[in-house]
Amino acid sequence: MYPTEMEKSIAKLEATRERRLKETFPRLSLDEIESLLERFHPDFWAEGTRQLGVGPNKGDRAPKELADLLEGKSYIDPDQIDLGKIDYDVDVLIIGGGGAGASAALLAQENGASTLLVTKLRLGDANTVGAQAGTQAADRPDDSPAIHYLDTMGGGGFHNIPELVEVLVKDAPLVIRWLESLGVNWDKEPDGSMHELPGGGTSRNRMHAARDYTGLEEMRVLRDEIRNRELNVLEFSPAVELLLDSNGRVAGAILLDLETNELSVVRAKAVILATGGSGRLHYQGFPTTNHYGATGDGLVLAYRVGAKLIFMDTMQYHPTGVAYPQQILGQLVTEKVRTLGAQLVNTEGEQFINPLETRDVVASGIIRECQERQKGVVTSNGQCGVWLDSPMIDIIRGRGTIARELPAMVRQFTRFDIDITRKPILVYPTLHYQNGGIRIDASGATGIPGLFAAGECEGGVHGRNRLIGNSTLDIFVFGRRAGKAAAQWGKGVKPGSLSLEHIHRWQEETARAGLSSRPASPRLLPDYTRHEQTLASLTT
Ligand code: MEZ
Repeated sequence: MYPTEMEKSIAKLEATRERRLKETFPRLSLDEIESLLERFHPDFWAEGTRQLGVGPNKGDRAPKELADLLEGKSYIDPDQIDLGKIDYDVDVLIIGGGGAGASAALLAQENGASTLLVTKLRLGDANTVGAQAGTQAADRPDDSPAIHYLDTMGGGGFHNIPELVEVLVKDAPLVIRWLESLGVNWDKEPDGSMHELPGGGTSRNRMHAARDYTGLEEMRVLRDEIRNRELNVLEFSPAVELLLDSNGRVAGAILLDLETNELSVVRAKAVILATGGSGRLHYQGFPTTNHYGATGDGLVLAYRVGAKLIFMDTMQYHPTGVAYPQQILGQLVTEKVRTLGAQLVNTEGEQFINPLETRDVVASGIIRECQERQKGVVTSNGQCGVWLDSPMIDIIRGRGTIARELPAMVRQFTRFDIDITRKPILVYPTLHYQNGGIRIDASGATGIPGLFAAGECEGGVHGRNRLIGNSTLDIFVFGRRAGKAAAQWGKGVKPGSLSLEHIHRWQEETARAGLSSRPASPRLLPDYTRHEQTLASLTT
């Protein structure tokens, strides 16, 4: 239920609906887009980022919150750890229990490796399960991987690494079939063909969905498959440091048991980082759609062993985060609402941006509406937002469409007595995705021998702005590729003796740069937890 003041604003929106149903807001020109982004996209707010003082990206800019962690000190005292006592010994260690980590574990096992998947929370506690609208793959007669490639490059501002985009779009149809073979129930048309919708920046209908809980469905089958194959999984066991061997190869990790606070040593011939994103660092004070454990741990672990990061100064602010009610501030209102026809409307009842521009553009348009034009709707908590006119969907596509296509959205708002089939949704941009990450090649290799990365913790695939449905695609494409490549790499490796020498080198480098007082990292859990004391006790 909306308070009276907001209902008055809704009345204005309803008064313009009939006219708006006949209106398509024009697309912006490239010059208009550039100027909008420069003035209103949070990536361009200079105070949000700073230069890194140490490490492989010294001199590059990163969000301040992340920069502190990248420059941070290890929890581990290298002189106090007995590396002669090995607790787990495997071919491939996978760090991360979302879609990328699970895919990597399955492919590593299929390629003959013994595996251990370790995850900070539970298997499946990951951004994967929050992905709603779908997964892109060009598998229709009017589409092709080449068109998907052009859409993806355009969405990323042509900054994307071409070889990564090429494998992303070429592997996509196979990934859809693979997931179906594992049990994903894709939405289908009555004739059995895929039910596919478009999204912002996509020129074709290629979003494969399970209603508006696609990622949850995808993770369901992966989790089942891991269990069915009896792969080894350790939950509540984040990695706090990587291990190298005497040949300079990555050769395992040190894990922290979150229940007992004990450390353990894993020796592995190859390590795959699949730790996901970093929305829980709340860059520039934004709320986030991200799951509780999204604190950028893989970036920190990789950086300390010398892996190069790419595009760390660019984040995705999903245009439609919940702005009301306050209890679910920042949670995702899926892009599928706009895909199905809902317009974005200001407090005057006017459209101000085409709802299917790319996310960076739509988010900037909403911020401009609130900040500069003062045409946003301000709640009693002082939160500004604009209306997403969801009831239009049933008017355009027939009554029952919202209930059928967006059951999770309907349920999310019914909890607060808001019926989105009859009332619009108040939205404002929310921190959603880390566009950049660890630099990889097409096999997921990072350039550090023995270290691979997959999913949101890697970067380069999406340039400076990811398109809808390309993240759930990325996790499967690069998870599978990294799993296979790591297993193959492991076959040729004879591990040398384990070493934590890189921590000594890191300590020297940070001391020389005057950065020894940086906090210990990786962060592991958001700083609104009581976990602080546990972490502090590890370094004292
Ligand atoms: O790709 C995504 O981020 C996605 C599918 C989100 C959404 O709006 O549903």
